Amino acid sequence: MSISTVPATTPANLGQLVRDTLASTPVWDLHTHLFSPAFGTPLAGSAGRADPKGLMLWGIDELLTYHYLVAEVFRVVPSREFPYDDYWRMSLSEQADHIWKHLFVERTPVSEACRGVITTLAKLGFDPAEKDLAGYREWFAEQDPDKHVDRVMEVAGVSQITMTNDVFDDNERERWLADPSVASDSRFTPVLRFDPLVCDWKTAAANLHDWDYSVDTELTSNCLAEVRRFLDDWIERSQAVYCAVSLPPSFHYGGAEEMSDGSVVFREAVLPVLAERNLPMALMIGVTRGVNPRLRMAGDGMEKADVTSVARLCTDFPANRFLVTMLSRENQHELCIAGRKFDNLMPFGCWWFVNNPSLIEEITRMRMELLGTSFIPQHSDARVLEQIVYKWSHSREIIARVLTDKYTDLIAAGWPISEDDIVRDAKLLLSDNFSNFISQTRAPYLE
Ligand code: RAT
Ligand code: ZN
Repeated sequence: MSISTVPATTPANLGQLVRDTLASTPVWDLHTHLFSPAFGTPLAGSAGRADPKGLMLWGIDELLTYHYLVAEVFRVVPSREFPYDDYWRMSLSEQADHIWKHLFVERTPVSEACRGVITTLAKLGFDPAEKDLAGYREWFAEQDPDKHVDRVMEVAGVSQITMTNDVFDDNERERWLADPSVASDSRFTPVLRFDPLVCDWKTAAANLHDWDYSVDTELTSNCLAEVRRFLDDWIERSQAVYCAVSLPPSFHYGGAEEMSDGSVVFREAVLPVLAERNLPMALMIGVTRGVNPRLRMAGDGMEKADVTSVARLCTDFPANRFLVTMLSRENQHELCIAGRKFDNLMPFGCWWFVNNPSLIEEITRMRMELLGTSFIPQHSDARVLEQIVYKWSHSREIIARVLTDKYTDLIAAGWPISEDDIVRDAKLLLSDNFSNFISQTRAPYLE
């Protein structure tokens, strides 16, 4: 037996090689709030078809009014000086001017969400030191939204954007009903989202009733059958590749705490439909909605949640597969350990309040040490198209750093790392772990 001790690559060029490989590996972004042009856009660009309630958000004013930045501007110009209502009464471009002035011109934009705008502008070819927004606005107004999607995806190195298709959002639902081919854009993958079914059953029941499902608030077997029919109809209509809910920190499955109607619906309608259709369920756990409602979308908070419930779900529903991300830093270790126990659990992404460089690095390092390359390190959660540029550029840098350190340790231990290894690992982390997880066949023993 010949034992090679000569690594295919040396630590001297390893870092650069890993960075370059990650940069050139296309990403399947598995959770965003982005939409294709067919869903309408409030910014017409050169296409000349503005739809004020359109769902595809793009351009400098949307970038600057991202809810992460709304929260930050109220720290600098507090509501006792500038009341919330005054902010919400302003037009989108006035809000953008306000945020630009206070967070970028009069302060140094060091926060992650601020730096994101700078990275994005620079990578799109602007000189971000330009402090006058007029030039940016002019440029975006000249873009054709459809071609702009291609350009932004290319700059971001993203090959596939997964949407969040919220069936309880009237604006969006009506677009699907009017034209089911609304989602035929192959760059965008649909995902069915239905938080109220699990988190607010009374509202969900009233809605389903209005939409001609024979449902009332009492969870009879007929009612649950109708919820299953509703899910079947919408999975069929949307061709979703998975279904998703975000859940509060109080979400429990199993044990004495868990008696809510929502959890009955989850257990007896949602999970059986998904098992039958062999579709994964994404659980995004830990958000407390409306901690400060005056901040609107920027006003959600978070708390630690219960990972034991995730483990119990994985045990009790072996025919279901779960994509899980958690909002609290404190839950990350426990989630990794659950990932080691259950092969129907896929930890994914650094979600929202943990999507900051220091925490992405800590979480990715820990996941790699505990799960090897068998996890999905990141998703963008982008709400504005161009955000995929910075979210992926920042995350790729960090994932590359962690991988390089792990390879360096392996090389030091005598294990050679080849360029092919790096290419394979980059593909697993940035797209294949997700595409393999959603396309897993059903285990024969579960039939
Ligand atoms: O990150 C965000 O933009 C949040 O507002 C939420 O959308 C969260 O990601 C969710 O999907 O509930
Ligand atoms: Zn999201």
